[in-house]
Amino acid sequence: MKQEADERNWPAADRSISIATNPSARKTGVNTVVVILAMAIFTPVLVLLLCLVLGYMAVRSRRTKTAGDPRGGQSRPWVDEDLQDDSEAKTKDEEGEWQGKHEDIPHVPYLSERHPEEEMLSRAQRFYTLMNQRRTMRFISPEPVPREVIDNVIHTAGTAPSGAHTEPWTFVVVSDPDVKHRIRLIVEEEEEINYRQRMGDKWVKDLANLRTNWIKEYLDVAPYLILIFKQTYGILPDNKKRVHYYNEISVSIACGILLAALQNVGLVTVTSTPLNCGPKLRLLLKRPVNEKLLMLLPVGYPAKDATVPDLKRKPLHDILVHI
Ligand code: IYR
Repeated sequence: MKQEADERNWPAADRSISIATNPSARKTGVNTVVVILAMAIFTPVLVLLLCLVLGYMAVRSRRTKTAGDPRGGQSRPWVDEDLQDDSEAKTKDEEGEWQGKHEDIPHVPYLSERHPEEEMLSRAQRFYTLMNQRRTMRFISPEPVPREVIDNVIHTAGTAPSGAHTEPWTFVVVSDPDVKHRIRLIVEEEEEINYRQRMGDKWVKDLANLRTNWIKEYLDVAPYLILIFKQTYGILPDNKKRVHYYNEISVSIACGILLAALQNVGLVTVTSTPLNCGPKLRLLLKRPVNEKLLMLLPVGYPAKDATVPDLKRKPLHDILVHI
């Protein structure tokens, strides 16, 4: 104790004399040197070991993820969670009563028009020429379009085939400028996050040639916005639910027919699938919970100064296989 107290009072140089002369102080000094030496030798070894363990863990976790994912662990940012179609898987366990017995539908003769072969060919070629002129158009004129034309093209879209003839679609046509603007605000807010964060560099680069971004002026400008909802199940007048088999495929076919019908009357659109906007747009348009937004089509005449990227289509022999 005394020595300790003395050491505290001595100047540093004197203390070193004390270590040199005092055996217990010398022992403490030797211990310190041993500890410092051991640390100098083992710290890099420990750091190396730690790096190896962390590296091994990282590789293992990556391998586990990849093994469980047939796409090799790649993320798929374009998959909209809201659209995940679990409706058919869920139907068995889900709450609520499902439709049971069905009415009998009579079968009637099929009436069709048969054309001579030459005319068939000429019709096929003319329809190809018409459809080949279809282009995705982001520059839409504000000029008004007759509402009856829109009603008719939607009538045509509703002729699409559907699983068990459930017709699982709802077409919401918006022409009110205020509602169109609210739709634009929702879409632009989400699309900015999509482009900046969710889509990732590769996707954004893949779109560079199309000169798209999150600013969607056409949502204000186009005279009509057609929002196509898929009904994941049906709700019957007696509140029973009805299974909508293959609802997404059915509604997608209806959208294809709608695109053809629009092209047929000289109107343009852009087939937009606003990622992550579905729930907010559904609420804005007061659609029921069984409906999910599949596509949003701004519709109108092309703007006078409209341009399109000079894209080429694959030749027939690249898309056709005869067996
Ligand atoms: N939905 C975005 C991004 C986009 C994605 C694809 I795939 C396109 O072919 C074009 C755009 C948008 O509308 O800008």
